[in-house]
Order: sequence, then C-alpha cells, then structure tokens
Amino acid sequence: MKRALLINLPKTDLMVPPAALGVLAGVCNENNVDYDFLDFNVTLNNAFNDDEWLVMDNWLTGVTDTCDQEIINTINEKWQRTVLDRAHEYDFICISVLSYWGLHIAMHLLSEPNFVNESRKYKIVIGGGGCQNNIDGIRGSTSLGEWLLTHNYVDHVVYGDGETTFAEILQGSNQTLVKPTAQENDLDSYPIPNYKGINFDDYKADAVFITGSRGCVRKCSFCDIETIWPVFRYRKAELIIEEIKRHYYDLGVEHFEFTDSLINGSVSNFYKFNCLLAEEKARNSDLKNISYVGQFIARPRHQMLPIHYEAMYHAGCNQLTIGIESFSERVRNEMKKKFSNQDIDYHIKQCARWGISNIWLMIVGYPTETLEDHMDNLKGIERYAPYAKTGVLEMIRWGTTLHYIDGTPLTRQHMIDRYQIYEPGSDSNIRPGSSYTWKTANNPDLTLQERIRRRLELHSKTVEYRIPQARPLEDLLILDRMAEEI
Ligand code: B12
Ligand code: SF4
Repeated sequence: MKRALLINLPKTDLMVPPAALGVLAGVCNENNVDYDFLDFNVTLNNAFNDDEWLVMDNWLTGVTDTCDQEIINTINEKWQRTVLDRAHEYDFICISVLSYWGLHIAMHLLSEPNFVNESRKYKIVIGGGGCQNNIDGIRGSTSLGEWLLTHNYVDHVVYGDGETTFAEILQGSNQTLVKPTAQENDLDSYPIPNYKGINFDDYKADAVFITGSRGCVRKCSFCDIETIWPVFRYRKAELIIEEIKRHYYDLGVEHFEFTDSLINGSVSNFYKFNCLLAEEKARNSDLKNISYVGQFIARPRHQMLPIHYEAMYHAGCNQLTIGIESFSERVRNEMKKKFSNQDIDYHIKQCARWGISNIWLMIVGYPTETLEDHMDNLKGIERYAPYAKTGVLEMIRWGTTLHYIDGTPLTRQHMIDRYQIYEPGSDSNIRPGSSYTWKTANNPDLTLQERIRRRLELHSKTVEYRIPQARPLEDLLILDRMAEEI
C-alpha cells in the first residue's frame, strides 16, 4: 500500500485542525493510500516560547524580511526530524500552504539541500492558496508554485481544489502544474474529509472545519477569492448535514466552523440547510447540541428574510463573521461590497433578536478613504456599541490597515492606474505577498503614517466604547513594526 505524509505549514490557526489535511486524508482513503498527519505549525508552536513564536510570526507575516538565526535553526532541526529523516518511508510528501503567510517558510524549507535530493524516490506535492501568491512582490510574475517547479524542488503543484487533482496524482498522473478550470468539479462528488488520526488535543477548540461552498458571489476589490476559486459552487444541503452527522458520530465533535467565504452565498440552499438541520435536531436528540459558525455577507431584507434568521437560530448558528470593512457606505461601494448602511442595521437587529453573535472585520485606509470616511468609522463605533453590551456585536477587528495583496483586483493594472498607486522608493518591487507601504497619488494625505494614525484612533475609540476587539495585541504589534518603516 502506498503511503503519504500530509503536512500543514505555518502559519495557521491553532484552534481547529487544518481543513486541507482532512480533505487530503479523505482523498487518500478513497484511493487506498495510507497516510500520516504532520501539522508542522503545531510542531513549531510546541517548540517555541511566546517570544520566539512572535519572532517567527513577524517573519512569516512579512513584518520582518529575515528571521533570527536561532529560530531558523530550530525550524531546520524540527523539519529534519519530522520530515527529512522519515521521507524515505513515504511515496508522497504532501504540503499545504494556506495563505501568503506560508511563503517565506515554504521557500526556505523546500529549498533545503537535503530535501531537494534529485534522486528522491518520493513525489513532493504542494497545494493551497499560498502557492498562487507571487514570491517577487505584488506586481511580480513568479508564483511560489511555479518557482518550486522551475527549481525541481517539488514534483506537482496544485492550484484551486485539491480533491480531484490530488486523486489523479496519487494514481500516477504526471501533470506538474494543475490549475483550476473555469468551471471546477461539482462539490457534491468530493469525498468527505477525514480527521481520523489527527490529535485533537493539539487544538484549542473542540471543532472541525466544514465546507458548504467554494468561491464567492462577490468580487470585492481587495480580496483574492476569485483568483483561487473563479466560480461560486455550493454543496447540496443534505450532504452538508450528512457530513456533520458523520463527524459527530466518528469524532464526537458537536461544533462546526464553515470554511465558506460566505455561508449565505446561495440564500435558498442556506435556508434549506438550516431548515433540514433544525428538523434533524428536533427528531434526533443526539444532535441537539450541534452548533456552527461561519462567514456571512450582509444582504438586504428582501434577500434575507426574518424567517431565514429564525431558521439559522434553530439550526444552531451561534456566530457570524462579516466583512463590514467600513462604516462609510461610499468606501464600501468602492470596494464592491454591495450592501448599504440600512442593510447592516437590519442584519444586526435580526441577530439581536435571535441571539446570534457577530464578529465584524474592518479595513482601515482603503486608497480612496478620506477624513470624512474615517469620521464615519468613528461614528459607527458609537452607533453599534449598544450591540456590544448584549454580546451581539461580540468583536470587531480593525486589522493592520489595507495591504496590497497579489491576486486581488486592486493589484490589477487598471486599478493601480485608477488609484494612482505606487511604492515609495521603488516602482515595482513590493514585498513578497503583500505591501502596506504603498502610496496613492490620488489621495496623497493617506500616507502610511496617516493610515496608522486613523487605525490607532479607531482602537482608542473602540476601547472607550467597550467593544471587544479580535486579536488587538497581535494587530498593534504588527502596526508597531510597520511604523518603523516611517
Ligand atoms: C478559515 C480561514 C481562516 C481561519 C483559519 C484557517 C487556518 N486553518 O488557519 C482564520 C480566521 C484564522 C484565518 C486567518 C487568516 N486568513 Co484565512 N481563510 C480561511 C478560509 C475562510 C477557509 C480556509 C479553509 O480552511 N478552506 C477549506 C480548505 C479545505 O481549503 P484549502 O486549505 O484552500 O485547501 C484546498 C485547496 O487549496 C487544496 N490544497 C490545500 N493544500 C493542499 C495540499 C496539497 C498537497 C494538495 C494537492 C492540495 C491542497 O485542496 C484543498 C481542498 O480543495 C479561507 C477562504 C476560503 N473560503 O477558503 C481564508 C483564506 C485562506 N485566508 C486568507 C487570509 C489572507 C488570511 C489572513 C492572512 C487574514 C489576516 N490578514 O489576518 C489570516 C492568516 C492566515 C493564516 N495563514 O493563518 C486568504 C488567503 C489568501 C492568500 N492567497 O494567501 C483566504 C483565501 C481568504 C481571502 N481571499 O482573503 N483564515
Ligand atoms: S471579501 Fe468576502 S464577500 Fe468579498 S469577495 Fe472576498 S470572500 Fe467574497
């Protein structure tokens, strides 16, 4: 029987086992391939204390360009022990890079002389959204995946969905670079992810990820979802419920985190899912504690009716994460978010009615953001603070100011021209993955210094109005390092 080592690279969340590992294991199962899990993110988290982890974190998130040698030595030593020393036991070494936060470490580890081994007997397969990010800056032309292939550091690179292509690779396909087709496969035909063998004690939340859809129905200017998944596809409501039941009975897990970019991309399918799950819970008391959280988009009342919120409540929805992005409707329109201030008010009232808490994600310093828009953000804090008192607005995250990320519409030439974006001191090379130092000739007052100032003002006001913030310390530390650029 063939064997695969399924590896997750940092930096990812430490709460829930990485969904990609579950998917890859499900595909291995269907193809009679034995597998072992290695969450290298957990391995390193166990190896480092908080300060050391932060040093690595700064390197991975692009706050620093290099990493302390002691930290690199530990990373190398762990990689040697957990991967290189065991590689000969496997036919496939499969590596997942979730986001551009994995670029630095993937480049470092995969170009390790020991691993490059030209006469290797195992195949190295890499996939995940991070593989599509450019290693040479937002206007660069070499993606991580292509760079790895060119140097023969890996044998296969998979862009987009892994399910079908990974199965083909396990069956012996020689295709080296697999890109998504305009219309990818039907999600309903994919095997159910498998977490048997994962050590749940390594993760803080007793939960698993679940996927109800891929892609998005919007094309927001700062988001690269369309590059990763060009088409929005969703799974049949019945199949999502079947998967929830399977994980509950196999693993005892009662809490589910949707990986969907938005769980209400198809309002009708989402409503059906909630109604069916609520009925199933009413019929089968084993399932009574099943709950879920997910990312959601605010919609006008005529699209998301009050009964839709009611059904979410009965199905066990207890938290929604929403990209509100800005309390300025004008800025949101520029971003192509497509919902109004009125829609936000309607949404939060419905959530208050059904006790569904919200996490709001915000973006400070959009290229066209004026002082007036910033005032709208400040007023928004006052407006929505009463919802924080009851916990309906559970948290707000102001982030680390707008970053230019490759693969997003903002980095396309017409948008660069439209907002007159440039990188101070350079006309092309921006840090791999993302840039926060950009400037706009159209809105010259919006310097990095001003973006940080607005961000800090929002922090103070959010604290003053007692709205809890998600990861404030993490963001403030990054802002602090960013300020060193000034
Ligand atoms: C859940 C989630 C999170 C969670 C945690 C995820 C985690 N495990 O750490 C939280 C909220 C913490 C989070 C944080 C962030 N996230 Co996030 N997140 C997601 C989300 C919604 C789902 C990810 C997921 O689990 N998908 C389901 C799994 C199955 O998909 P997958 O990992 O991509 O794997 C599939 C394929 O890529 C492929 N594949 C993957 N690995 C491999 C390996 C092999 C060998 C093969 C063959 C195939 C393969 O096959 C899989 C099945 O088809 C995605 C958007 C989305 N809808 O996917 C964004 C997304 C991944 N996040 C994104 C970003 C930017 C971030 C942040 C940087 C945001 C920020 N500034 O703080 C942080 C940091 C991310 C990190 N590295 O820690 C971007 C990444 C963009 C990019 N190209 O880099 C995404 C795509 C959303 C977006 N467009 O903005 N995120
Ligand atoms: S930001 Fe959210 S709603 Fe907008 S395109 Fe990305 S995933 Fe879709």
